[in-house]
Amino acid sequence: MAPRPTPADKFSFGLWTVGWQGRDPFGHATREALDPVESVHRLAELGAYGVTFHDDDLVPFGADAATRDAQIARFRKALDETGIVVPMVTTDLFQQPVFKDGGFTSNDRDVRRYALRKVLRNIDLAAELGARTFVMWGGREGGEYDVAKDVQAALERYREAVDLLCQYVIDRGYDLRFALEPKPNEPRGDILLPTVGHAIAFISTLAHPDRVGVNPEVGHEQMAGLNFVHGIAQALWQGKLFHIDLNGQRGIKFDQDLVFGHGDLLNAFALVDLLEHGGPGGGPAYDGPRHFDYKPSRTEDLDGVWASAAANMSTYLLLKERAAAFRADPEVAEALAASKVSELAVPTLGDGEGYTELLADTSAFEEFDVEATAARGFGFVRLNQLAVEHVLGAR
Ligand SMILES: [Mn+2]
Repeated sequence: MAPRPTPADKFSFGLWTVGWQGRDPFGHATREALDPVESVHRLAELGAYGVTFHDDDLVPFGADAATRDAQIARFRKALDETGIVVPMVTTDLFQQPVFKDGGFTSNDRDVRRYALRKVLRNIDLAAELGARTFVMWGGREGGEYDVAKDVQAALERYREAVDLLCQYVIDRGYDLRFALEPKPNEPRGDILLPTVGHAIAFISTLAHPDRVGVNPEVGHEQMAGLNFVHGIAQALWQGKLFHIDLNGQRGIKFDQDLVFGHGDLLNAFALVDLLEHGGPGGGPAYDGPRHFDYKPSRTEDLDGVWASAAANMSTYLLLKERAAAFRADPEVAEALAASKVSELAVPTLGDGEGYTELLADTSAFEEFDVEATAARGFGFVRLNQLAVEHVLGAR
């Protein structure tokens, strides 16, 4: 039996996820549009605690002020009725034709100024709704032709934009942090800040680096053939995991946005184990929203949409149970010790030791038994098989 989610699990969904109508580059929509108000109610019934949205998911692009105010008021009423919160808001600088060459990094300066104005307005709304994280996915920030984009200038403009937005949030006194969402490609041939590592390196150049972290998405890293768990571990290690997008992806291909766990299940298990038990004291390493950024497959009808939304949460909770069982298993503890997993936490140098002491330590080199050590196996396969058996419910 799959466990039932509750708001304490902190599951959140983008309005654009369940609201996706199945339109893709090769086919028309297969489902009707969902009213955001209905999505809030349905997600609350399923046990979610939060909803997120791009500005244009909630209020149609170009709507007049009266329409905008009315739509926000309806949405707020649904939040009040259900207790659903808005932990994160994000910006849409990719759908409208004006952003075809990007928002913050368009070659056209007027587009860049317009993009900043659009985002500043969206930040006011995010703060008004109590969001703590503002995600920026630069899906159109990039290009197809190397000669058509000065990448160094584009990064300079990207930095200029993020610095301005940080200054605005600081001056307004908003309790809001930014999270950059990396993706290697799609819709652009190549997107700027393509991986978690690129984004973290970029953040170190900002005027307010403490205000900016990352929002990694499972499928986005896996599209580049990268190990998502490694990316998340580095983001945690650098204090940069401000938000997370959970979904599923099967290898290096287009962005599938499958249900969480419906791609690389073992990597999803290791991810949940890391998020839930990877902290310094063996507790949660991440306490933010468990946010699903998936798309209900185009083959599904509306019943299938809600079933897939529930599937994300039950898969997460099942993996959380399996990870707890894995951690509690004495045989796993023994295998972890045999594999010296915790020995990696021991500093390579002793207390107060420097290279002088290391050079004087004959046991480290002159007397070190290279052959005997090289001959010893680490037992990683046995350890991984124990994980597989726990995932499969055989233990
Ligand atoms: Mn995606």
